Formats: sequence, structure tokens, C-alpha cells
Amino acid sequence: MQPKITTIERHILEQQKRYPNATGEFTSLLYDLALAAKLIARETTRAGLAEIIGTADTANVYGEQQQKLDLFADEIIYKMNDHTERLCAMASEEHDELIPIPPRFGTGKYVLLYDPLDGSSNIDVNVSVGTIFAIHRKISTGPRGTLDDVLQPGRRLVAAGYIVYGSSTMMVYSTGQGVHGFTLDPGVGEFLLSHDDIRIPSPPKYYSTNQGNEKYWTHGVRRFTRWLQGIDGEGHRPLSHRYIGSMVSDFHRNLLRGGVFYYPGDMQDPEKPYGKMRLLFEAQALAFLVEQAGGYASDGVGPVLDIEPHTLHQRVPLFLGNRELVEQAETFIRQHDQEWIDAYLPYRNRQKTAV
Ligand code: AHM
Ligand code: MG
Repeated sequence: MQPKITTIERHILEQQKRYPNATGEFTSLLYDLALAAKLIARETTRAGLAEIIGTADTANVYGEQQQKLDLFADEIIYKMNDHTERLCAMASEEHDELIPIPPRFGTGKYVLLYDPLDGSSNIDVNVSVGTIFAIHRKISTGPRGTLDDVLQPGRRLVAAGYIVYGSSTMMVYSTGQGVHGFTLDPGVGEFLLSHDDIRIPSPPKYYSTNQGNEKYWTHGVRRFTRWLQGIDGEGHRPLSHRYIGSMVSDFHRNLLRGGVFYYPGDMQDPEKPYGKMRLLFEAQALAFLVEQAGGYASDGVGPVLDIEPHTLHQRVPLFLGNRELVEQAETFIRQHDQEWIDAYLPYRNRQKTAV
């Protein structure tokens, strides 16, 4: 017998039924994101053809100017959402400032944060990239959104997800009722439910980090790495190292197989002890998903979801994966990295400005 086929649209509608007061706005917002994902997927799969059909600074065969894919993705997501009256503002990794809804359009009760194409430096070498998104409820009182709506802790997210443009395109999302994965059937152009209620498996298999940075790492992070390798500690089986350098893909693999992704802070520049990842565009969404899947996300000091953001492009050290692994990282850091903690905490706890 054929297995039941569930499209993402149907799945979102089914979830909405659990909320008798839901107006459908939120459902439509998620569905628009799925549509943006299909358009971005179509372009990413044609990326290698840029030489033939035109590059960023040349015109293609149709006489149109070609765009870099990350800017293309950014614009698609913006255009899909600027006029729907579901959002009060947006924020993107590609923009320095909050993105307002144009005055000619009405606004709504949600705010969208997104990284349109994470890992985009990998596109030229045919490595998977991804889109990350997060949705908060509007909290400011005026008609238009403000930075206050964006600078909310991840714990308050109403939904988050990502799209991975890999050997197939997948959209994975959560509205706080588990994590669900959909694979794009390119033949019919629909996302079909392929991974229902994902739980991060145990025992974990992989650790993922840029080990080329090891000489900058703190003692605690090095000890943690040796522990994962089964060198220091209780003699557990070593985890295999897998690092793509495209966070959505690294995260996706570890979510399905078990493991930990980390991009720690370090003391290479004591003025910048916070690592590379962005709290609002990358870390919060994946932290929300990993907790929904039974895992944990930490900045080495405490839960990522509890951090009160102070700036739009704030950075955050990130440990993401099976709870026992992430907690072990926290333990090593607590034991060995007081100097780093003292350098990092003032940044983490900085108060919001310019709101
Ligand atoms: P980006 O937002 O500029 O694309 O950078 C984010 C990417 C992540 O996808 C990936 O995990 C990380 O940068 C890799 O960094 P590195 O090359 O330092 O290991
Ligand atoms: Mg990014």
C-alpha cells in the first residue's frame, strides 16, 4: 500500500487546527517561506551554469543582470513577505539595519529574521548551503516594528527552521511541537513530509568543528575535543569528525545521526572572545530546533535560548547537539576557562542600546 503523502501545506494546516483561535496568518507565513525556498532551490541547482548564462557582473543571455545567489535569496525572501501584512518588520544577515515594511503596505503581528544563504562561499564548489529563519511575535506597541521586536531571546520564538539545498532540498521546521522535515519532490514542486517528529539520536556519532582553529582555542575546548575523540575521559567510543563548513548541512547531519557542532569563542583577540556565529540569524533558530528535538544549545556558559540580545549582528560562541555532549563542553569550560569566561560575559550581558 502507498504510504500516506503529506504536503507541507497540509501539515501546517493540521498543526494550526490545534489552535482554535488561529487566524491562518502564521500558517500562510510558513507557506510563503516554503515557496521562497523552492525559488532559491531552483537557482542554487543552476549555480554552476553562471559561466554560461552570465555572472554577477555580466548580463545573461536574456540581457538581464545576474545576481550573486546570496543577494538573490535575500531579495526573494524579502519580496515574498514585504506586502502580506503578516509582518511588522524583517531582519536579515545581509542587512546592517532592521528592514522596515514599506509604508504603502500594512503590517502584522510577526517579525521574521533570516540568513538567506548561509555558507554561500561554498556554492562555487558545489557544497550544500542553507537558509535559516526564525519568527517572533511583535512586542512593540506602535504600528511598525522596531528593534525591540527583533532583539528577543530565542526562548520566545514562535517558529524556526531551515532549508538545506543538498542532494535534495529539505525544509525542516518547528512551531514548538516537535521538529518536522520535508523533502522537495522536484517533479511536482511540493515539499512532502519525509521526517516526522525528528529526535536527535543517541548514542551520537559525529563532532563537527573547524579544527584548523585549534591553536586559538581555550584549554577547556581542547579538553572537550580530546574527550569527544575518546582520548581523555571515561573511555567511550571516539566520535567521528565531520565538518562541511556549511552550518545548516553540518547541523542537519548531526540532527539525524546524533552529534555536536561547535564554533567556540576564543582568545585570539581578547576584545572579541565571542566566536563567529550570529546569535539572531543563525544560533537562535538552530538552538530552538535542537531543543525541540531533545538536544541542547549553549554558548559554553549557559543556554543560547536564554541570552537577551543587545545588537542585531551580535555574535555568540555555539555548542549545539546532544544534550550530554553540550553539557560536557560547559563542564570543561567551567573547569578550565575562567579567563575566557571573564572576557566573554561582559559582551554576553551587555544591555540593549539604540532601540
Ligand atoms: P556565512 O554566514 O558568512 O556564510 O558564514 C557562516 C558559515 C557557517 O555556515 C559555517 O558553519 C561557518 O561559517 C564556517 O566557518 P569556518 O570557515 O571559519 O569554519
Ligand atoms: Mg550565515
